[in-house]
Amino acid sequence: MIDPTIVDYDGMIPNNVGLNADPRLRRALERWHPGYLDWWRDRGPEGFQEKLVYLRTAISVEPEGWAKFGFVRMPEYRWGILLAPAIEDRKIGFGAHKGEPAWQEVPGEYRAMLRRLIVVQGDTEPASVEQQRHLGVTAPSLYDLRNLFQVNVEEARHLWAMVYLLQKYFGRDGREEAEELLSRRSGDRDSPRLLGAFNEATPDWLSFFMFTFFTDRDGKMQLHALSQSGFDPLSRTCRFMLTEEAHHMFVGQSGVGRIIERTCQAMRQAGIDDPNDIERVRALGVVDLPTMQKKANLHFSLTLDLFGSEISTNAANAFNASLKGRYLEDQIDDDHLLLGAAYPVLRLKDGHIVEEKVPALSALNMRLRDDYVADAASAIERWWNRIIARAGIDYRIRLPHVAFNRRIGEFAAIHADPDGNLLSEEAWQRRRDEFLPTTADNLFIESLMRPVTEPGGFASWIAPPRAGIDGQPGNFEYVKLAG
Ligand code: BYC
Ligand code: FE
Ligand code: FE
Repeated sequence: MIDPTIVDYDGMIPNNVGLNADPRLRRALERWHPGYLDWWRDRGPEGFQEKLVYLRTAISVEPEGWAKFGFVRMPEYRWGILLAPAIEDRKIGFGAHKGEPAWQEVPGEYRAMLRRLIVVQGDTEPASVEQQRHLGVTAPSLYDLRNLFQVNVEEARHLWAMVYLLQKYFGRDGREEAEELLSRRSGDRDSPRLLGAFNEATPDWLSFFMFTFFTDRDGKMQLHALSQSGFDPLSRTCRFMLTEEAHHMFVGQSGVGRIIERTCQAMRQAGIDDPNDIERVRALGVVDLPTMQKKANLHFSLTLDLFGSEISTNAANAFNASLKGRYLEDQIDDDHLLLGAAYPVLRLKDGHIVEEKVPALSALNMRLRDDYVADAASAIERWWNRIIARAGIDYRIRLPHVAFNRRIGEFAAIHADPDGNLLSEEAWQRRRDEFLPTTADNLFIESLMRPVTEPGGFASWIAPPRAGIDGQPGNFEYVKLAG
């Protein structure tokens, strides 16, 4: 019996899955490892590979003390395979297999569906590292530089988590999928990453923080849904990944929050009351609030596409098969089968957006998306709008309508403004620049992206954090750039 509370930290691959007792799996992972390191050096963070970075490494799966902090060179980071402790006698909580013991092996009839879910999840992890590859050279502080790298190494560990499942449970085709996870490239014409948003650029730090706020939050929701899975190894993997995900949420919400804080402060000092007085605000060397709204519009709408279509047989099948549940499935009070249930979904009917009740099983993507929107909206109020309100500035960041700027699902066919009013093609072309970042907006943001590398220093456009990482003081040297 493998004791999951004991992490084997001596071998090449730290793990609590008994790798030493499974030579076939260990060899498979060790064969995959060099290609992984090549990928990391080639497509991971540009520069800084030989620098010492103050990173946390997962060393336990206990809620307390699961991570240790220390200086490491990123290629030497200990990417481990860590599963949350098994729940004794865990039963499947939803779908056709509700009430049966959770599966410890792949259920043969669902093999292809399960592999697909794991591959899609796995593909997003290295994709985000690739997207963030160029950000290090323009970091606004050593604190932020370190947070970027922390997110990068943890997303790479999430890749390991999915590769472990593929190699351990899917034999030869699992190994092939594991190779392909290293060969697709974000934004590549011939071999792109699987999902749309993971082929977009992350050109600047505002984009990075918006991405971690909006897109990592999709990660949180999807991991929650998969942590309900009847396939126990997937459930346990995702449960542990969620502990790391919390930090990614924090980086995004606090990062944008600090930019907002700095802008509000500069506006107050200069006596500017009107947030829409963009030129005067920009002249202060800070990002105006309307541009932040546009960036939020972009990242939110790109992320909504990641939930798939409004009506989805894939989603219904995955739920019926007890492979992918709803957000907090185990806390929902219903039959967890949804056979006769209905769910309201926004759809396009005769050129209008209308709410329609559809079979709940076919609307599971929307159920998860609605939970996502609620989660994002409340975080915006708590983290961003509170800062603006406290500064006494009359402005609110808000989420655009779900029909705005979509490429997947019902609304891909139409144009809508952020309030959800339908626009003609001509009106969209004319007004697009009011809603989404323009070339001029992006050039302005780019002009602010000058690195600040002295310990304790911060770029003009972002406020310092309230507290250091791991209780470190404000002038802590999170990344040792010299030597
Ligand atoms: N782009 O039935 P439909 C994260 C495809 S983020 C391209 O509507 P389904 C992270 C779809 O594959 C979380 N293609 O959708 C964040 C299907 O193709 P096939 C990642 C798309 O399957 C930040 C067809 O359209 N994890 O962890 O119900 C940093 C019909 O689709 C897109 C997961 O997503 C798109 N946006 O739902 C790092 C969880 N959307 O099969 C990491 C696993 C749909 O007909 N994945 N298509 O060829 C899933 O649960 C599902 O695959 C999706 C799609 C929810 C993504
Ligand atoms: Fe991840
Ligand atoms: Fe993440």
